Amino acid sequence: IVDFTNVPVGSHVLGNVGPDEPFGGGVPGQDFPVADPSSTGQIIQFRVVPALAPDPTTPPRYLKLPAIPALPAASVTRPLALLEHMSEFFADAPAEAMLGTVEGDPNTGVGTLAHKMWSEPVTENPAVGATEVWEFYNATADAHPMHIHEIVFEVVNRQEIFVDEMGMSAQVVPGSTPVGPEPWERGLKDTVIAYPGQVTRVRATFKVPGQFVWHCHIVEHEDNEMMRPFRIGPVQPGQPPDGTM
Ligand SMILES: [Cu+2]
Repeated sequence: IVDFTNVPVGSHVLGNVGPDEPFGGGVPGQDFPVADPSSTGQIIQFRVVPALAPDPTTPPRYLKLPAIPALPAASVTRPLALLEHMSEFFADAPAEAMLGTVEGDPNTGVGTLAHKMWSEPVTENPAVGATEVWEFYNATADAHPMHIHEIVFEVVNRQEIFVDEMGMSAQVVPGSTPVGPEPWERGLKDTVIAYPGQVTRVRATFKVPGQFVWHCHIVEHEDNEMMRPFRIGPVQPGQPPDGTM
């Protein structure tokens, strides 16, 4: 809901204050230079015109929204890996962003990160009706907007992690404090930014049986191996069996 009440009549430009390079978190203009305001810094122009009729909508600050019921406690915590495959030919050049699994629990020790290709069998298979915490361990240098199909989730928290130099293992920094969701992340979400050097935790109830996907929402990443199938419940008739998607 966008409130245009006090916006002057005229043309306005929705700007992009992200960087002209992969986003890794931080404050625009402070941690990185903002996008070029004459080109990449412009997203869309919109025009505010004089009101043609009385506006009956309720300004956002007066809205009384129903409370969001809390999700049940999770029965499964699923550590997942966000990975970068480096080029074999060029120094310091990422060739591919990938998703994968984690062996071991990085909350209590070192977890080993293993990439999985799109075509490999499903590794995330919540039971129908199960509530799970999914942990995105970001071992890459960039932030990734992680999207899970079919469900909505709560952002639980984020926490600092150690990643080894090769990006093959991760561990939650012992003694570090989890940081709760940002003010704009308090509702139910379907996408969350997983920052580099952190684990980002979300909680969801998986109600509808079927086969879906989870992926980074940067198109160059999702189309370059940063997408994986997952399944809720057993294989359904007509679904691609494991390993043939
Ligand atoms: Cu990404």
